[in-house]
Amino acid sequence: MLLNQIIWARTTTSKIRAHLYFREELEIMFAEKDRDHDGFLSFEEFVGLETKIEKAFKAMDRDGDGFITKSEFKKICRNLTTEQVEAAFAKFDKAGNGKLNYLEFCGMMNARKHSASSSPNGSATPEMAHK
Ligand SMILES: [Ca+2]
Ligand SMILES: [Ca+2]
Repeated sequence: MLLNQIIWARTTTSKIRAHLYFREELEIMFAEKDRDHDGFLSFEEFVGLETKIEKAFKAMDRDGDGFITKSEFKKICRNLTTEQVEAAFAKFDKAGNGKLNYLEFCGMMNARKHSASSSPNGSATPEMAHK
């Protein structure tokens, strides 16, 4: 009886360990695939295609240095005033260097996605200009 209990306890812990290990693996895989860091896997991310945010980032980053400056930003979002661009950068330029890296850009785009459902106006996040 005691032996059975020990065996049961051991198999259970190894099952839990395997489960935790599997979870960890999944989380790593998920983090790698979730390239726009919104906590969801889109179809593009799942199959490894370029995501909308990656496309937008590339389109905005004219000189391809991996950062979006305020002037690059204004070239795409022509409907924004200088104040709105300043406000957006103040909010999402975490490094405070006056330009957005890819991660900061994702933060902006994801905030925009979330705010679209909750507050249609009152946010500093920009609408992308149509071509
Ligand atoms: Ca994602
Ligand atoms: Ca740039």
